[in-house]
Amino acid sequence: MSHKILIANRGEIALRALRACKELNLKTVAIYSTGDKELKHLRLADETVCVGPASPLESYLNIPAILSAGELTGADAIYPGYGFLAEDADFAEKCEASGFKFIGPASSVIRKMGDKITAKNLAEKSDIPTVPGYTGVLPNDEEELKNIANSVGYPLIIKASAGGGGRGMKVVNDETSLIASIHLTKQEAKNAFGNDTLYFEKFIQNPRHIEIQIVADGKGSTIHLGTRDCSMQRRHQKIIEEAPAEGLDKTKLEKTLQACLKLCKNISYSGVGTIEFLYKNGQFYFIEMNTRIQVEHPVSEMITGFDIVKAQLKIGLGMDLDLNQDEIIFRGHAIECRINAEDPESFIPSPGLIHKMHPPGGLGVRFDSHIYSGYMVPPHYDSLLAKIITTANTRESCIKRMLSALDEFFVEGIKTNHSLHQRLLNDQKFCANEHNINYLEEVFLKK
Ligand code: MV4
Repeated sequence: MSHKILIANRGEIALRALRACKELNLKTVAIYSTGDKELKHLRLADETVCVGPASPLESYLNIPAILSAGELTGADAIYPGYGFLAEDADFAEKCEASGFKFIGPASSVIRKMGDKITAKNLAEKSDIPTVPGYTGVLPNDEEELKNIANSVGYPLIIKASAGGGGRGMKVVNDETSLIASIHLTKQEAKNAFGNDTLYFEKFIQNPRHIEIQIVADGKGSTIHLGTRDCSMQRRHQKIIEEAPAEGLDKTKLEKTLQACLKLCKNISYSGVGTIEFLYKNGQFYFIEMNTRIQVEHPVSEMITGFDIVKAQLKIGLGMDLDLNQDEIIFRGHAIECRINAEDPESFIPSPGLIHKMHPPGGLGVRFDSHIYSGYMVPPHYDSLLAKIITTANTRESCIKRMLSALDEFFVEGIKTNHSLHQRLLNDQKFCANEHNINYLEEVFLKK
């Protein structure tokens, strides 16, 4: 029996998914918007369906149009990728209700993890270390609020339970701005998410951002693919990621990995997922769980040889995977540089015609990208053009290999952040692995 997968995404991840489908002999349906007719994966898909105009709301976020495309083509399953509808519990529910398999965890699990207080409580129940704070119902009384804040301690961070990924947060340094900050965050949360539930956490200053990749087959087997360090970021957009995260406390790491597997078992997780942490002074602090494939998944693939997207498809379709932690062998180091169509200094997006481009290659170089000479980068979407991933025995040799790959790579016609990567890979703090989530914005870019 041959399955047909509708790929509900665009760009590099749609191409990545299409390649995995081909390896599994799955038929593919590629959807696209009128602004995306030149996408590379459309030429490789078995069928293509235009789901609407270039505006994301009318195409890649248009649930009825996507479900119609699935019905029209007789697709069995929908692959969401990242962004767009990937963590929309209502979409997952509607896929199932319309008779499509949603390639991801159950909609109820997506919903739970989308609520950050629920997610944090679930993490704690599985012995995952969390940030000290307050997740109870907040009183209206100002004195009571101040008492709760005092018990958490300053500086603290107010977070919206419906937020995540950097949206709906405010740092409070002392009591003088507490009440105003609560009101402001509440209003912002109500406007952005239609849910004004807040919680408090102690604010962790200058931590690293570490995440753990898990894979659960939905039949009781759960494995991890180790850690990634995603600390090099600007405005919650990661720029460089690597695997494994180096220099972590071994004992704490082993405990945290086991607790992550426990969480997956406790919630009967099915699919791939990422558990995100802040890491400071040898301590892990859970912040959230992502129930989707992530942009940076290739670095985990490169150090394990495990195909995460293929696993997602097999799990989602109910195929046997035989996950076994013993068979995951970690080898070497991998780094990913995200090449964006943007000015390397102002970060202003730079869509337009790529009149010429040349991908990097050679031993230990992977190039995940949908771009080609003659491709017109549309202005309507995320500026990610390509991911260059290098793999080598050590972090140091991996950085060298990346510098060499960057030297080979060129794009003509539009601006990219290529030169920012070259500067970062030569940076003393980055090379010494001494950066943190604030380094790029607060130190490097201010030099
Ligand atoms: C924090 C924090 C410091 N202390 N929580 C931002 C995104 C969301 N996932 C959680 N975030 C943060 N939560 C406490 N208690 C700092 C951040 C944060 C951050 C985290 C990961 C990666 C980049 C970040 C950039 C700014 C702030």
